[in-house]
Amino acid sequence: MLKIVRTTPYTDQKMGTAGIRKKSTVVEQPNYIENFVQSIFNVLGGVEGQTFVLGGDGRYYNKIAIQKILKMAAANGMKKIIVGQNGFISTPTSSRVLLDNHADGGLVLTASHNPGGPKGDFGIKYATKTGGQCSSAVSDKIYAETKQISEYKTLDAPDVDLSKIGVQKLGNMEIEVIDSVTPYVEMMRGIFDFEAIRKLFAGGFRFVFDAMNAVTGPYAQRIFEQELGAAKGSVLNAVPMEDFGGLHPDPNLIYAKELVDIMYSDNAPDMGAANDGDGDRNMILGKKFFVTPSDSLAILTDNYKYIPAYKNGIYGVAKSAATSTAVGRVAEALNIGYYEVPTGWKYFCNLMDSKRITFCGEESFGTGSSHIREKDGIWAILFWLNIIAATGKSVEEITREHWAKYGRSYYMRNDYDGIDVDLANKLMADLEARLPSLKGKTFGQFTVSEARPFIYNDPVDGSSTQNGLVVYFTDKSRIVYRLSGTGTNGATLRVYLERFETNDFDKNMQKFLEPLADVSRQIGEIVERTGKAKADVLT
Ligand code: VG1
Ligand code: CO
Repeated sequence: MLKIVRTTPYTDQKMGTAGIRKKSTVVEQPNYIENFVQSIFNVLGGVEGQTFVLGGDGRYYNKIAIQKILKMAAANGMKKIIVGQNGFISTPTSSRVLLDNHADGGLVLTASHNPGGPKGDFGIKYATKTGGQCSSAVSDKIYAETKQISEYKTLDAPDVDLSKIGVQKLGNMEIEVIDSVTPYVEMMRGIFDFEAIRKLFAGGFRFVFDAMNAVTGPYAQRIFEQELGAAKGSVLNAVPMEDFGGLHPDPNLIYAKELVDIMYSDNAPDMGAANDGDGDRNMILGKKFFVTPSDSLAILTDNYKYIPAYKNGIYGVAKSAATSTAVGRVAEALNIGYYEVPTGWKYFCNLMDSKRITFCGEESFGTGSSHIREKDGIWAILFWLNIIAATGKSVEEITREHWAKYGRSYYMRNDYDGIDVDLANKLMADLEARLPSLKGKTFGQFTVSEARPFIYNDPVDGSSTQNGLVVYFTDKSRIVYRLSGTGTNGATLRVYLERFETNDFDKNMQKFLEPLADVSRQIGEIVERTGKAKADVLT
């Protein structure tokens, strides 16, 4: 039975870098999810007759939110919803299923790499029919709607059983429960040389993948173990859990500790990898060897010809401004287009749709290509495996050859967490005002050549976005400052540090970047303003 429910608006439903991301306790408030979802439907002018894709990374509240959304969709006259079995779908798969089915939109229930559970975080990413997350113009409209919404539509109906694959009805709406792993596997098979990777594993190549108890476990077992023949048990933490078993599903050297310990042990496998909560991020490790995401993007781009789907050539490549400049050198050598965009995957989408780029990536462990409109964790890992299979070289050899050819960008991100929001905004505003005065100034061994806000003018839709502040130095070093758009605890100041080196590739990363980190604190007045002598998290 159709029900119209009166509601009062929340004022905090503005989307950040990737959808809304909140504490679980926030989304559990009455009508919180309902207000947000109805606001999306309203901004679309209603969803009557439309088809959506729905699913999440399995975290706490996934099940509850899915039932709410199914009932609301039916009540709003949606024609069909395609849902992952048991409500699971990875972000990359959602994008693929959306495109394959010419769906009108998609909702992925995830807070990505943030912890899950009653005390963790929850979130929603909203994708349009392009397969990518909506533009800022659209999210602004949705935000405005959330501030004035007064009612939503739902159905008085029992919960839907999402465990069985197949088609069922809820009111007049069709619900198709799919095995979301299969379309993803088929897509990967169409891109990479599975036969070559199978031979690699058959030849004894040892591999370990950490799913961190999040959504990619079933995908990884099927692809790496069943399809490609990696040893049984190569996939760790493969069963998705509501609280990720207490893990923080952020694939980096700090949070993927179990994997890092294995890869830095004396009996380390040949390659290690991990994904984040919703499967769009990746970390790549060799034996006692870490590949920075910025280098990974550069290396994949330089080796595109080993991959069947790209061997006939690629369009350009793009990176977020905060990402190191390593891929820029590759783009120049390959003579392909090169773009720098704000942080957030949505900025790559116009470039892919208009065939300006094939590959793109961010320093935050995200790489991807135009096969979908989201970053793709398993794709990046298969890309590495395919290069290794084709060249017979190790992760470390491939990376070292890259540095020898192009030089090395030593690169790290420093995060200052849990800062008061007003204080953080003022720090950034004051720094922006000081930027012009920095030019020509010397800080220790570093002299500023240029300092300016990062402004991106989208070549496709003409929109202009400012995101972060960049300080360039005469020795090709760079510092980028920006505030996180995905945090749920005060503000996070992210400071990205980069130094370029053409000879010595064995410097200690942190030690080499420390003088620049000091300069970043000085220029940003970070210590005085935040009371923090050092960053909280280094990645
Ligand atoms: C962070 C990363 C950014 C990434 C975003 C979403 O955003 O820095 O590169 O696109 O998370 O990632 P921010 O604003 O906190 O720096 V995820 O894996 O949602 O899907
Ligand atoms: Co993610």
